[in-house]
Amino acid sequence: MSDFVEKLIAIRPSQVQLDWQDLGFTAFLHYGINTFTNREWGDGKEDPAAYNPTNLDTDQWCQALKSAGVNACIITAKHHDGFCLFDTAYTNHGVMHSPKPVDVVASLAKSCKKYGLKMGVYLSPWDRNHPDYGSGKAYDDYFCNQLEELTTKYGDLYSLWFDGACGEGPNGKKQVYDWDRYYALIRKNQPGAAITVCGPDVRWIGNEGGHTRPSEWSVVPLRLRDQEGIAQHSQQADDEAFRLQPITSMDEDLGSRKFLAKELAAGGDLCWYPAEVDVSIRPGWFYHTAEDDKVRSVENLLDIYEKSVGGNAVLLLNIPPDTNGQISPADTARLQELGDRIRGIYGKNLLADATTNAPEEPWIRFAEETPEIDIALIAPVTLTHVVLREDVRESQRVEAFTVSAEVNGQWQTVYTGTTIGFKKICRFAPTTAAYWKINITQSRSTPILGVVEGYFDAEA
Ligand code: FUL
Repeated sequence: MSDFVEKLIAIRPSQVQLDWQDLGFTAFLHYGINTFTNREWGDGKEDPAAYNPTNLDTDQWCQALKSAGVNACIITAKHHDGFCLFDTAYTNHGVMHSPKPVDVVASLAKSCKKYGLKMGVYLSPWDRNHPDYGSGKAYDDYFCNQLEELTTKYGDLYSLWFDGACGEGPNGKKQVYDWDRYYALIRKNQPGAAITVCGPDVRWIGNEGGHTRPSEWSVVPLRLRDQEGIAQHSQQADDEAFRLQPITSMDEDLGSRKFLAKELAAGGDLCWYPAEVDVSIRPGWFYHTAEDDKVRSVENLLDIYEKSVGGNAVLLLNIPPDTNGQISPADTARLQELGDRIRGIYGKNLLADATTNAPEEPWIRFAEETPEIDIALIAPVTLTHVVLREDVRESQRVEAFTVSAEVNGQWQTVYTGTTIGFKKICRFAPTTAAYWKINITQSRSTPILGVVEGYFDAEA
């Protein structure tokens, strides 16, 4: 094995990253003063009296999420308008000073526990209401006080989600965020929480449209992670990052061998930084009645699900509660349909009784770099999906593979792919065969794969 490949496969996830990735399908809940002012970005000048849900019901939120198969959710505890959904001692701009003084984060935490969902929190560093925003330490103190409240009063959080937006505050100034201080506080109070987007644990996929790259790598340049936080605000004089070509979360190639070789040659380093796909079920992040007929279709949502959860990423699907304080009938119905569709496809592994040449379970460790997995069934099955997994505890290795079926005595390639990573869903036209094979055609050292699963979509 070359030193280079050895270096690549030595990059591995932390336990926090593994636990986060295992959630697969998660939900975003954008809810706040914008819900009632019918806006996407509030200016911080809203009267808390505008917040007035007629029938806030966080149990209903959780029921709707569960019906889709969601495992965790993130609530906007504070958006850019500075309006707080929780009982905070540090500002009057929030629900506790509204006509419905209910701590929404506390209510949701209770519901999540009841329904077996994990909860995370979005706290916008950009605050268009707070007078100290833009003043440096005074605002960081405020922000940390709120982080302290959120990370100590609501049980275990699985994610702290930080948006990169950094605009002007009420006094026209911008804040330079003290990310190191925020991260240290979170690690101390919530060591199991992933710090996401503007954070070291989880990478933004690079778009809000639900697109996952065909080749989604979790081993990427270190500066991609660092520049999301501290480094983007610091002067990059003549350091390594400065000499390298600029990269962003939006670039198409973040992890090919060629790209990473260049990165190392130029003096950069690598890290494990897996991707999250944040996308809304509707055009906006917040609820707007006018968008009730613009809810994404089940087929579109299924496609996003299969390409993200089945594309080495985590799906964070936004479902915004409405002015009643509930997930709207349109979204509730769509979530149920989506869940039914997912359960319909993935409910039964049709390769469960197959015999294979694979030596071990649950992880198949190969001696060669480009192995073949032969799968034999007593009788032919019709499949539309094959699901593959890598044991990412030992990094991400597979660079190319094919799925083939023996049809009328002839081997046909039904799917050609690149990366596998945590989970790869391969979708193809219905194919009936008793013999199947997976060929790993290119890998960074020997691959370690999960047991192959096969499914059939009756609606395909
Ligand atoms: C963005 C924000 O500005 C949007 O309002 C939303 O919260 C989205 C998830 O992140 O940057």
